[in-house]
Amino acid sequence: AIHTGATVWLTGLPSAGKTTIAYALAERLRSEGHRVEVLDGDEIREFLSAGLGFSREDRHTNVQRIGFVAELLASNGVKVLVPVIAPFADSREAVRKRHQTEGTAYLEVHVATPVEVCSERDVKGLYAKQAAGEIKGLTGVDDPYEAPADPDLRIETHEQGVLESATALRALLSERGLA
Ligand code: GGZ
Repeated sequence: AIHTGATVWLTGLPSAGKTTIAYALAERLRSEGHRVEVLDGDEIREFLSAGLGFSREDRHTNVQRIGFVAELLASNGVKVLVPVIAPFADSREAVRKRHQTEGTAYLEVHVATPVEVCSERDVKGLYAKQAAGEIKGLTGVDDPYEAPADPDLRIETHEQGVLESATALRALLSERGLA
């Protein structure tokens, strides 16, 4: 339904393709008349999470803040797409629980690009910086990434293109009666 809100969290490694897929889906949903918001990790970190770093605690706080805002929007009929790493299973579970408590739809999507492919793409040059010793604590390299055990959808971006991935996500929303 056009006014059914939902949060779709796209979790995965840096350069996995989370943001690209989210914006492709956003465009498609908007063209169909849905209200859509994308809560992008690096944008959020400039405003809502300004001052937070990449320790386990800060990442958890970041994810809880984003989850809180996502739920507010989703409970008001917005399709909220969240391309944010969210490396820790317990942080993601807390966000899921909050949605459950409020009776708001929540879907977890694992953008499951292998780290070798991500570091090859290296959109922001983070893997190169880590390799050069300029940064430490890069998710999937020298910082943990706890892959979802049972996501609503797993997207293998090394096997399909952005549009195919967005189409798979669009189909999932239909299946669940959300769009
Ligand atoms: C992971 C990092 C790191 C480290 C900076 N580890 O693609 P980007 O580069 O510009 O946006 C990414 C953003 C990740 O923030 P999230 O809010 O998605 O992460 S989390 O859920 O863990 O809070 C990435 C950049 O920050 N970045 N250093 N060490 N990503």
